[in-house]
Amino acid sequence: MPLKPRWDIFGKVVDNFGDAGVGWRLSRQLVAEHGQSVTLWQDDLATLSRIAVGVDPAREVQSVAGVTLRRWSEPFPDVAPADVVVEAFGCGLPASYTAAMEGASPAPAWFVLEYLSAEPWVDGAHGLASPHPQLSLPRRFWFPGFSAKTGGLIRERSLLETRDAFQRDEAAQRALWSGLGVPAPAAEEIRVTLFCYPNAPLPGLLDAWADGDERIVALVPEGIASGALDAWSSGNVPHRDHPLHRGRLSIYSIPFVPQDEFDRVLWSSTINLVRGEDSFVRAQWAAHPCAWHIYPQLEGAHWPKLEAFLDRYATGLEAEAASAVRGFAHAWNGAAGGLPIEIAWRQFVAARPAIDAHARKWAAYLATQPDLAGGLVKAASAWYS
Ligand code: TRH
Repeated sequence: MPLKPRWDIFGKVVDNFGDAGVGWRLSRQLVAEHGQSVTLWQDDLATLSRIAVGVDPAREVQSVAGVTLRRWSEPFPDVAPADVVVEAFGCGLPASYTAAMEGASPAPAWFVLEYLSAEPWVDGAHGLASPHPQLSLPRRFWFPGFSAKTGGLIRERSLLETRDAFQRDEAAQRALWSGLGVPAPAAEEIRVTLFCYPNAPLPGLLDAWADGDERIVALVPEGIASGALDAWSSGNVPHRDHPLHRGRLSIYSIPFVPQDEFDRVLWSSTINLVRGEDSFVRAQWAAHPCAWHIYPQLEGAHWPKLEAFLDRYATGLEAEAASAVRGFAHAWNGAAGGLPIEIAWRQFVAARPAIDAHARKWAAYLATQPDLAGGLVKAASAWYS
């Protein structure tokens, strides 16, 4: 293994932002903290440019944050394979590239980075061989996860210290809000980041917020839940500098911001309603109450994933708060037989002090688990020894 190994990370955007977001976050960390030489091959630079500073969607090759970023298009250029190859989320690799891998000696360390799941079977599947159906090249699974037997979660080296410093720094938080066109939080207000899929039961939740006892400020990234907001507000959708006020609720539209700034939004909100994979993990690092709007899959494959996460998360949480967390997650995801969202919300808010304390412990627990980039670096080096 060379002193400064070369990595090729491949990613395709299936939809939304997570596919690009995870590859970008991992690439940056491998460069910044592990001194690796990383090329990220990404097919959709326009999507990436919405959450990454300095990415020009028009350029074929560029260097951003020390990462060589290349548009992945066909025909694929003739490049020598890297020492370590990461195939994110089953995106496959270009045929010419795998042919070059077959000719390389030794063959590159090849990892398939899988989707995140808290299900127990992941403990046994992480690190196993993942034989390619046609190629004889060795390949291994890398499963992100929540236990020591998995590949862990992406966690930058000083993430928790940086978070804590920011959460103590009122001036920095005021600057964050003012940059987003949102007033600084008032005393007793509940500030909610709302990043969900279009199928969320928003009308009921927005009604509950507008008619409830607490003052709620909801921050909605531009374009998110726009159909539901449009219907609920009778066409009076909030947009930049034009919040929507109804009853105890104010809704602010905020721009999409780069990943590091999005972290700061999560760190500074009271409650984070997040989705997908990466924002869900970042909300857990934020150490505030959060709820996961899970990506709905065919044949309900997402339900066991949601339950597996809730089982892990609720461990050590007192019964009433655990039931509030579970009840809100079910209602928010539209589970059959779930509580009406307004009731689930009230229970969630009532249990907030306990959930708040637990969220901090949960983040601290996760920080004792493997960090994904560091684990990959070790596994790549072991592959060659
Ligand atoms: O956008 P997502 O729903 O993405 C994914 C993909 O849809 C994927 O195909 C699917 O399988 C997966 O979900 C489950 O949610 P996610 O994963 O949270 O990705 C959002 C990314 O966008 C994440 O990296 C955080 C980032 N982001 C910002 O950096 N700034 C912002 O302002 C916002 C709103 C998000």
